[in-house]
Amino acid sequence: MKRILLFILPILIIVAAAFTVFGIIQVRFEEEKLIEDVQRKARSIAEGMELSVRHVLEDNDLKNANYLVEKFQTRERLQGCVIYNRTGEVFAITRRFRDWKEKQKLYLIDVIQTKEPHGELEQFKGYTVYSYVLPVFNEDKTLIGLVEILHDTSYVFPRLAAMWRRLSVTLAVLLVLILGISIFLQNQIFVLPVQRLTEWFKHFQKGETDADQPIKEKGELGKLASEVEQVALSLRVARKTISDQASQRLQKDELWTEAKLRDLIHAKLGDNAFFVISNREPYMHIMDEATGAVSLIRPASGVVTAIHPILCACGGTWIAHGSGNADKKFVNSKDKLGVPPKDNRYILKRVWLSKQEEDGYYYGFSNEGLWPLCHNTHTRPLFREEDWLTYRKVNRKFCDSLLEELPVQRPFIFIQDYHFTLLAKMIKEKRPDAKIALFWHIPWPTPEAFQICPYHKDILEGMLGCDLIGFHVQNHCNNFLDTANRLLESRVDTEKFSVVRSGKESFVRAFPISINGHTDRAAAGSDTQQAEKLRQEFNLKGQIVGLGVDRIDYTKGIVERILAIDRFLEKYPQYRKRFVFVQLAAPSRTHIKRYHDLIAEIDELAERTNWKYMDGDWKPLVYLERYFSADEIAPFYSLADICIVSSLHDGMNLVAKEYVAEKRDAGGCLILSQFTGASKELTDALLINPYSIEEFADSIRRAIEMPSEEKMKRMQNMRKTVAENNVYRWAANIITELTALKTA
Ligand code: ADQ
Repeated sequence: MKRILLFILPILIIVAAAFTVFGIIQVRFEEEKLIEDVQRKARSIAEGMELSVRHVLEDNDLKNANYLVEKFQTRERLQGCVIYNRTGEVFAITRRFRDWKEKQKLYLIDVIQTKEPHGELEQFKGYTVYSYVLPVFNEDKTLIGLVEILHDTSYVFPRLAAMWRRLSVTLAVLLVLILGISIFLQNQIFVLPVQRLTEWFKHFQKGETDADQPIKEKGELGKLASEVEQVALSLRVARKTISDQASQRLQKDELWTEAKLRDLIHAKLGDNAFFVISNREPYMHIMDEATGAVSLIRPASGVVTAIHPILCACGGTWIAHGSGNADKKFVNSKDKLGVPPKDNRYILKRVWLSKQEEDGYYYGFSNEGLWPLCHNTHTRPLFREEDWLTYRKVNRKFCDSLLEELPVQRPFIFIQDYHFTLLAKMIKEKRPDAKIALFWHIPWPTPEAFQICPYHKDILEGMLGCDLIGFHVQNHCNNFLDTANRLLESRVDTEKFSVVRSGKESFVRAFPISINGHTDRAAAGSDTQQAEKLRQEFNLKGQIVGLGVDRIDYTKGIVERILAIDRFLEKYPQYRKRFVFVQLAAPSRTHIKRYHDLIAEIDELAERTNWKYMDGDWKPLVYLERYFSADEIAPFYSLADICIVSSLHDGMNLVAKEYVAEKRDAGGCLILSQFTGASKELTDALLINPYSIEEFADSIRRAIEMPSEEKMKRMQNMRKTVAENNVYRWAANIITELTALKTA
């Protein structure tokens, strides 16, 4: 509309200007005509009176003179009449016009001298009259007096004003007509066809349009539309072919790869679109406030590590919170962008949250409430009503953002984690045909622990909107079924592993998450060289190197790890100056006090431990507190003789699997907390209880002193497990299960 107005505005201005000039000319012309008319009338009246005035002046007959001047006052539009003697003094004057005497009338002298009549518009006491003065002569042609006719002009100006009014109304009607016709024509010729084309595109995007609904546009737009139709046709054919070929390739039984997962998805989902929703986005645009330089980073998040390769394999749309400070600069008008940056494999749609929303939903309810609730780390969960309300609001916001994208054909929606417990129910209310899976990346607690949450019923109800709910390990599934059974009116089917509530069945399954197995990392060859560089950089020559890679989180047991290293060096002093532990630590959730305090606690502990043992240029801890890219982390894995994962409680822990996958020579040893999901699969790791500092310290010694054949055997077994159960298999299992479900 704005654009249409911009286009029409110059036309309106030109028409208005032309009309105004025309109006001025018209009014002037009319004014002249009216004044001429008055003149003519005044003159004819004066001439008509000339003879009578001559008689009364010759006879000095005041009585008849008064009769004469009063006789005219009843005449239409005549204001008055004055008879003067030869010197210009008033002889008789219309009574109503008595005050006229006071007016200074220089024109009388003119008429007496020139003996010529005189007519002019005259102002008097706020009104305008037309005065016509006629000299009166006797028979000898001697001037004996004057007669002045004062003619009313008051009707002239209202008439002109009325004319202006008429012209203005005509102009306004004209402008409205031009505007209306222009908008109508614009709509018919341009806007409506483009809207129809856009609608067609939208329907095509959502899979609602098929070959039986061709675009019917004509003209230039029609040509464009026809080109679009050809592209759409090719796409339709290509999709079908890919889907058929994929089904054939899937028959072969090999390790799960990106290509195989892609085949499975094409075969199982066909034309049905695939959507992922998570809080954390896979790519963040971060601007350095000081330099203004923008960098693209992959957040240190297990969820991102796991889901990214899947979407790379199968395409689709990933909806996530746009949390980078430069994120808004890199999206299109629909808040979307193609990623990875140079090889767009899928669409990332960013959802914007206000600071208040992020505080309440992410930092508050999700990470100060649900996160400690689900982890046994003795950190008290905090539940605030306003956080809960914001959490609900943000779930609704993500729901709306997703609904905008959903195609008509049954879509598949894959929700990630505890940030979106209410989402499935919200989606099902609008789109009961959608198939929804939720993967819970963290542990699920016992019913006793879960019911601490004041909103546990709403959360369970929200989650049971899903068709499939996945956890890392069977124990978490069992806890969930127990929770639904005890805290909600529902029926738990222990044979089918499902929960039925209000006639809707949700299946619960264990899907141990994994990594891509590093089978296709381009940088793999250079990792060993990079590792050597790191040895130089951190003074690690000849040292036994231990490694920890974590987000800084109290669940990861970083404090316990440093305490165990301290105890190890205390108990086994022969390893002083021979063992260095490198800790890569990415700060996270730093706005939460518990995390802020933890960063300070770890800093202080690392500092104290180094101070206690440092000797010459040797110190036991290299603490690198920052985010590292995957390519930066890989050489550290290569370098490390031991990797320590000491989580106090962890859904899975991908670092353990990344380390194993990176050890191509099958060297190295993994020390793994028994409280991680990974410990259920990586049974060849040295399993520890991180709370038992003594046992932990002994395990470090055991890892160092383990015979290399045993180390190699254990690592080979673990590598086989990770290679066979990689993230593609994880995704394939979930998609196979989801597409096979017979749900209402
Ligand atoms: P996290 O607890 O975030 O997520 P975790 O499994 O520990 O996940 O993986 C962390 C990821 O971040 C790894 O890929 C690691 O390489 C990376 N990372 C760690 N430190 C980093 C650093 N300093 N810089 C850059 N990257 C770093 C949740 C659950 C886990 C579960 C995952 C996946 O808490 O239990 O395994 O999801 O489901």
